[in-house]
Amino acid sequence: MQVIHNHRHALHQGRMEMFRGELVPCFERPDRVDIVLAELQRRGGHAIGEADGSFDEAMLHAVHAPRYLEFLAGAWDEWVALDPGNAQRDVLPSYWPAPGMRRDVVPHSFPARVGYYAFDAGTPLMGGTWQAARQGAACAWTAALRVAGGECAAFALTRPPGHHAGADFYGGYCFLNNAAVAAQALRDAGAARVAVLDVDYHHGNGTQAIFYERADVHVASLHGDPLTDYPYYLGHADERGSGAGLGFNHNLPLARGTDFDTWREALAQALGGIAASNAEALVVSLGADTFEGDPVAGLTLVSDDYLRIGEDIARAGLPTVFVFEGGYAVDALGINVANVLDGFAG
Ligand code: SP5
Ligand code: ZN
Repeated sequence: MQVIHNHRHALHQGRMEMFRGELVPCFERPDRVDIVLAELQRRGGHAIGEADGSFDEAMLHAVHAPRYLEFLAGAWDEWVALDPGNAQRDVLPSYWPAPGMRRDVVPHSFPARVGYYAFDAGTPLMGGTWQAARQGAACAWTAALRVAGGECAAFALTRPPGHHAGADFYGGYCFLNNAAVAAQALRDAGAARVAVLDVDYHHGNGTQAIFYERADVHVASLHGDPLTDYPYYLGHADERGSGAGLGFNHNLPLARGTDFDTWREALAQALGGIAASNAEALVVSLGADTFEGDPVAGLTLVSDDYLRIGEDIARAGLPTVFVFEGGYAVDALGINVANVLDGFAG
């Protein structure tokens, strides 16, 4: 398979995230991508390259708000300008606008603006975040171009992940929505309808929000029930899209500890909805945090299950862009992700 590797991913390297009242080392680490790359190289048969240098930031503007992109691009310099000592610390929010407070006025204060755009305190931003995330979006765009150009599949191997990032917000370790960039790129290249299938353990709230009112991008997500699992405030089954997009959002929340057979039935339902949407191309938000022992999730899949996932997705018969999302049990991550791709390739 065509693999588009983000060679700048390690520029983003968070130190600590807020977790249950204390700062703990980040789960979303650079070795996540390194171990996947090493496993793909070990198995062979993949064409591994980098994003096309012709990536244009207009592609980011098709998915994200201008002032949000401006904020992300300049955030680190603003942070260090507050206090040179800040260079030793990552940016995390301390303040958020509560319901009833103003969102129509963007504060001038940098710490206030951080909480305006960030929705959790688990997503540190640092000096290399913008470059790493921008290059990741370029990888997703390049993978989509390859598929639009006739490849039957491509894989954007990148971090930070993307599916929690919306048009103007970040969180869940995500800054730019790589899957949304890929879906939009497929639309721009001529696919009348595109589907996004999100198999990460967590609900892809950012992807859902970006396409919620659109009929041309059908979004289906299998995830831990938001009643008990991050991102908590979105991802219920009754969220079906709105306006022109009504009927084009499909959430399949699952209880913690759901077994693989039941999870796989939900995958079949999601794929049934995708078939009914007449999508001409597919983007898969490929998280492997459904694995047993993942430190931030609640399922018990084993490595062989990922072969079945790849096989099931291949049966949709659609040109497919895989985009890497979560997965934090790092030792098995390379095997699990490579198994999906091998299962898909047959
Ligand atoms: C892309 C992605 O997978 N982002 C996930 C972000 C999750 N961050 C919060 C995790 C909170 C986990 N709480 C339960 C832990 C039980 N050990
Ligand atoms: Zn996840």
